[in-house]
Amino acid sequence: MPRLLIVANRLPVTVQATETGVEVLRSPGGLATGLMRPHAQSDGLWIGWSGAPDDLDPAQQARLDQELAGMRLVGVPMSADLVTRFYEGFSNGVLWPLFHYLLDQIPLQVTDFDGYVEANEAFAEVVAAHYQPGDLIWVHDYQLFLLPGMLRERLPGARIGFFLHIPFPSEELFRTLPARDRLLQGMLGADLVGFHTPAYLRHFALSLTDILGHSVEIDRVQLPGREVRLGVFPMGVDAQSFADLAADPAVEAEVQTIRGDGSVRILVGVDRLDYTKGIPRRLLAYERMLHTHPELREKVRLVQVAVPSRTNVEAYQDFRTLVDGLVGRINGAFGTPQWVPVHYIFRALSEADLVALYRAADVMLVTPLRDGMNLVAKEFVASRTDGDGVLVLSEFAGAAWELPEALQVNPYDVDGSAEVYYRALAMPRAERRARLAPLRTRVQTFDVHRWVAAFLEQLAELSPVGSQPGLPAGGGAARRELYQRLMDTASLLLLLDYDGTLVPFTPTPDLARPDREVLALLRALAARPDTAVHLVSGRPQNILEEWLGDLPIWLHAEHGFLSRDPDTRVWVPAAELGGSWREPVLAILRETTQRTPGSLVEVKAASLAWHYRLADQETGARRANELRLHLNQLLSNQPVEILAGNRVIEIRPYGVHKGRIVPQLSPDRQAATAIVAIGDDRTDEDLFNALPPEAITIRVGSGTTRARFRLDGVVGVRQLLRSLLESGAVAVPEQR
Ligand code: ADQ
Repeated sequence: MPRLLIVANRLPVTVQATETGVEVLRSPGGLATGLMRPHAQSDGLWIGWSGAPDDLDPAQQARLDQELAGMRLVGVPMSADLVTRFYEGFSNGVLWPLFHYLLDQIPLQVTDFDGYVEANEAFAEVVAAHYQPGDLIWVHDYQLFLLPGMLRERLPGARIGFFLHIPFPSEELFRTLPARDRLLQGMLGADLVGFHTPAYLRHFALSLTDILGHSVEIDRVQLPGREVRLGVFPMGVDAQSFADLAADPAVEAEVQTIRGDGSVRILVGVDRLDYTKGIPRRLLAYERMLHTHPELREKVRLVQVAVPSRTNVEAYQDFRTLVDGLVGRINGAFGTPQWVPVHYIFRALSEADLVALYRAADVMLVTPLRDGMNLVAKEFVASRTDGDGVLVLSEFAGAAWELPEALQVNPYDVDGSAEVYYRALAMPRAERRARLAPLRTRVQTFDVHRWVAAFLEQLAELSPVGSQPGLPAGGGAARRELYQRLMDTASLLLLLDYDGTLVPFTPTPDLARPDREVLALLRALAARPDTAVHLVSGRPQNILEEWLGDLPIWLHAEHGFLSRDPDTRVWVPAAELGGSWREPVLAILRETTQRTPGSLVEVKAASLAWHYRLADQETGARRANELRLHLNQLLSNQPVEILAGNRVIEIRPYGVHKGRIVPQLSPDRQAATAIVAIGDDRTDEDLFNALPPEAITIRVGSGTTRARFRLDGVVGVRQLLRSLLESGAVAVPEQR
């Protein structure tokens, strides 16, 4: 297994300065538990902020570093001021509320982004200093959105994964962030970006489309020369260890103490004291239930445990006051000398005490306003080895889509929640058991170890940029042979794709005009003795003519349907144009365009295309489906094919593909001529397929290919082409 570098804001320890040095204690948590095994087994490192005070003296600092090193932890140094700006300011003051849809918690003016950049840079420095080729880097959470991008710059070939533990909000909301572009670009430095739920992935994908103009397929984004995978990995808990604790006799005894004689039913809430967790509305709903069902008074009790959290952030201080006030109000209004309606515990409990509470609960209330996943819900389920207990779960927790058998509530609906709590208390035993059983199976099966394994397996399978696993043997020999061929052959036939090969992709196709450098390069190649340059593109004739028409090179438009030779400069179609199908199809496409704002029809010589890149995503996808069904029926007897591309439906005559230019390539060329074909997408594979086996085929970027070699991106392509102009300096690409 490759070595794993875990990078998270915090190291899984707490550090305290003592008179003699420092004390470093492990702080357990779901993430630390899950990652412990791969951390140990891969000989890996965990990189993060230790939380140590920044005024340690040199001896204490040395002692801290030594202790951390012994646990294979690496501290990222941060001053108190940086922590304030990065952690309290931007991460928890802006990103946290925004990503949880709580805009009212955001300051009027965002000022701490520079601290966020600085801290991410500090992480990047430390990670890069410890990185060894072959390592897997796994970056965690919203504090480090920029880090994957910063690492990609420093370590272009590294395999980097990123997992977001909180929701990714709807793109409408995400767009409000001034730093939105940079945050997205930072995440795209990773090879694999993971989320808890499909909805978060969808929101992210839509943000990439709307904000950066990237085209996103279901689970991947193509960038120039690189592919980023997107995945859904719902995090689980260490179910076995919760079950083991539940079986502990000391825990059993504690459960009996909490339950007493069983005459008072118990509702339980366990949360960090955070305004996302829905505690005030939960209290209000409980209060409401006591109003509307007075028979429950003295018969129920709510035990609310809230662990102090982010106490330096102002919003959390105000929030604490609010919760204290509500608890006081309910106890004041309903309490009797024998009965306290809300039992409020404001501190962290040990895992054993938590499990005892989970076991003692008749009803577990997990009612966040928004939560990435919520592990408390799963911990409760894992602890209920007795098969009993009711889980009330907010529909806005990520866990809700995995745990549909729970009683779901809308936490904003206080009156409705009160009735759901009541229903939970009244639920017959048979229903309680029937609902819990499938929850238990799921929580046990998809535990935290499975989560870690799923993410790391996918990350490890991805090929590092610029190479591919499973290289055929003799890679070095083949490279040398290629080098020799390019050095020895005076005569060259170059077949070059345009978009993504010679120029990078742009948000809209009309922005991808050739720059001066590429024009000069093509001109120089055309002037090279015994060299023919063919540009083979899917673009229409008029664009190629406008952008590249002055160059003395062959142009092939519409995947080779129309070609222009450099001497006559006349465009010649490869087959007869037109066809009776065009008129009715064009009418249908125009009508669909009218009904779909943001879509457009492209009329090419051979084919027709309907583009919906700028249309609203859902409407576009629905119309595209309707259109395909309709056209399939209409064109079933016609010599055309319907292709669904990246936000485009194209209708074209059979047999129009880049490979069809091959038979026309200078039939009298000498056998010694080296054919070099370079391209980056599926349409270029048609060309590679049609070429003789000795041709030098080069795929740009990742993805499966039948090409023999691979280059990273446009920069690499240009470098190779330049080197063909300088004899003796061929920059040979990697063998694939
Ligand atoms: P959190 O917001 O911290 O995590 P959660 O998933 O509920 O939320 O995890 C809280 C953890 O703290 C649980 O393991 C729980 O046992 C523990 N805990 C809570 N109250 C406690 C108390 N009083 N004493 C001791 N322990 C207590 C973020 C996201 C979540 C996401 C996780 C994991 O906000 O949505 O589920 O990361 O990805």
